[in-house]
Amino acid sequence: MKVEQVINNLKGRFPNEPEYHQAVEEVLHSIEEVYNEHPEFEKQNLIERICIPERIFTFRVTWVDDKGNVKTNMAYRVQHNNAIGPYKGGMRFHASVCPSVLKFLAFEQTFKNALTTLPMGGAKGGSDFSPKGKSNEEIMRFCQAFMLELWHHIGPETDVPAGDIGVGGREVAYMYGMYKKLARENTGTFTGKGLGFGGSLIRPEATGYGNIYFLMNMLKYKGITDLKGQVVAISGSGNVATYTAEKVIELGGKVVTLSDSSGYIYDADGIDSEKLAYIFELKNLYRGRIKEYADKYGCKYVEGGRPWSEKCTIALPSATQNELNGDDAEMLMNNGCIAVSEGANMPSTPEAVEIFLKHKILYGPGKAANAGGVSVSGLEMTQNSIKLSWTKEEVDEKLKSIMNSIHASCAEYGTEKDGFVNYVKGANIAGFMKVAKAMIAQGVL
Ligand code: NDP
Ligand code: 2IT
Repeated sequence: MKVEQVINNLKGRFPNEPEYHQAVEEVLHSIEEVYNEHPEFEKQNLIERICIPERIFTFRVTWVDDKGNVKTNMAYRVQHNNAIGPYKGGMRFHASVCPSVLKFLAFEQTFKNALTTLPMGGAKGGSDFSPKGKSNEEIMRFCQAFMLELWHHIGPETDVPAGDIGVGGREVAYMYGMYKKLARENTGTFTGKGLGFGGSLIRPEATGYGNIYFLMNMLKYKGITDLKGQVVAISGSGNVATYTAEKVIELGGKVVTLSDSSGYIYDADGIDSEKLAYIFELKNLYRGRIKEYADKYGCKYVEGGRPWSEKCTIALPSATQNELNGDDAEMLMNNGCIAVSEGANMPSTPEAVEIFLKHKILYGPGKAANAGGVSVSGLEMTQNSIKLSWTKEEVDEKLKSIMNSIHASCAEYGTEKDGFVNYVKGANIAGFMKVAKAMIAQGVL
């Protein structure tokens, strides 16, 4: 396999899909050497089979807004790979959703899920529907119309969706409700459900908490065992960002930034638990903007900016893809940042990643660092199958042990001669090898 050849071929066959090309290119560079040590992979053209999604559903969703206008949106479900288990991955509702974005996410999800130790394949779905400014009733009608089309193609042993950007507990509940009505079964074909109808404790917290458990594993390598004295910059203020902040504060770290698509706040005194409680209220109850935090507490707000120019020792990008570029990475390095751990999927551009690796900082790529969310989704599936609920402590313990094991896999495949752990390489090779071996064992499909 020659990476350039494979990439050029994919670009030719699937033009205008830059996010998809970017995600594939990163993985292929990491695995090239190992792949070429396995002639059986090349013989079965495994590389194309692992890069190209097995199936993509594309459909129109028609719904009626509060004023009686009939609206249409495009929607998709990318079933990327089911070699190691049922398709599994979130749904994203955001104006930027398109095949390229969902193909990159489904591709990443496949390797992330392989790292979790649980039997889950990779998928992603969503719509260019933007929940911003929509009423609760509009959200419900949209979710129901979306499910009316998709329900045929998902199921507890087939494909299990969950949340992502713009899809939280409310949206999952509306989609799951409609799914149940149509499929006439109650086996939990969604994760991130409400606690009263099959949801798991710790699922809302899992991505953020998991990222910090992964970060603590990385820091241990440097002899750092808590977050006291660490200054932490977080981007985003949604599900992942807020629970990340909660865990950082619990472990004694100082959170100085949060953001949304309009701008970021910088609180030099640190966001404490009381101020964070206000953010949960602001975001979950009123779906407000992060600027309102600055208005309330009188701290700095930068319209349209991103937090990476602020001085911090740890950066946790937790909003969206390509939100941290080469210039941002340089600023972080100049300001003494020692660790970057990704809550979001592919938040750092290839230029930024190159800078982190050149400086040999602790850099946890999304598919390892943010795997806690889908891991607890896997645990939710298990609880649904055995029709039992585990306690908060039990789920949290299992989450910790999964994050430890993901870290160990990264270290196993990513440790270089001088002892530096290249987590990008480690995560990509560990995830890839698991999926590749399962595909080879199951024959040419
Ligand atoms: P939410 O919808 O809860 O929050 C998203 C946050 O990111 C909001 O603050 C939003 O601001 C901001 N944001 C979204 N798009 C952009 C953009 N284009 N530019 C700037 N800011 C943006 O989503 P999640 O917290 O669930 O997801 C955040 C990231 O984490 C995503 O990359 C997702 O794929 C990833 N992830 C999520 C998991 C989960 O379990 N939820 C699991 C693993 C990864 P605004 O409100 O202004 O749009
Ligand atoms: O990117 C992700 O891992 C998620 N959005 C969570 C997927 C899931 O199935 O819980």
